[in-house]
Amino acid sequence: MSVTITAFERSPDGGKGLARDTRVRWALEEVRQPYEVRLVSFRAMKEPAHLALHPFGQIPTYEEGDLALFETGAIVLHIAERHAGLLPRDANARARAIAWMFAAVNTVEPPVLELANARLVESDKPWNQERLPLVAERVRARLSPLAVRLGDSEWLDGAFSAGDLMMASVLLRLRASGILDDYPNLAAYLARGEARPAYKRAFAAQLAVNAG
Ligand SMILES: N[C@@H](CCC(=O)N[C@@H](CS)C(=O)NCC(=O)O)C(=O)O
Repeated sequence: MSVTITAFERSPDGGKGLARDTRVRWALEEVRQPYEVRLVSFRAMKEPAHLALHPFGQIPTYEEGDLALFETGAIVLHIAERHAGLLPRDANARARAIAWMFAAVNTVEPPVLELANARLVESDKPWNQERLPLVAERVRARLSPLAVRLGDSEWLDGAFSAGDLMMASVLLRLRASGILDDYPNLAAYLARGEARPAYKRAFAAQLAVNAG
């Protein structure tokens, strides 16, 4: 059954992998599933047709037959459950990989987003210089234990999984801040993710939209 996702018509980052359709594209590329992309403008995202797919008027969405999904965690989990390659067969290992997906979006992503907002959206506020170190500290409070847990391992729990895909996607948003330089094993982990052929295809496809 054919898959259609939505993505920004014009991504604020110019298609450099920061918009969240990247992680959905990446998952589809990992499991070798073809997909179509419907590009939406910021205005169209808030109109009834898109709101019927995504109650918060955001991207990405995922349509497959009569299934419509929003939330990248749910979309990537759906893809990983339907196709081999992103979740281990062993039931316990599978449950742990799913736990890492939740850890990525629920524990690590919130302070990462806060930092991105503090750096980009709130930079002109008079209180920004005071707030930035506090927000950066909250990011470090997540990165330090993550770095300890990863240690010298290639991936978070055995073979590459949807948990790694989601975690690397979240860490990507930190690169511009320079904070990852203090966590060499996490920087190397992210680089391993980006070196995967499936990630490269996803990145190139997103960039092509914005270059066009
Ligand atoms: N938790 C959601 C977040 C989705 C999200 O924030 N999407 C951004 C693009 S990366 C968006 O559509 N921003 C525009 C807006 O919120 O109006 C997910 O993981 O799918």
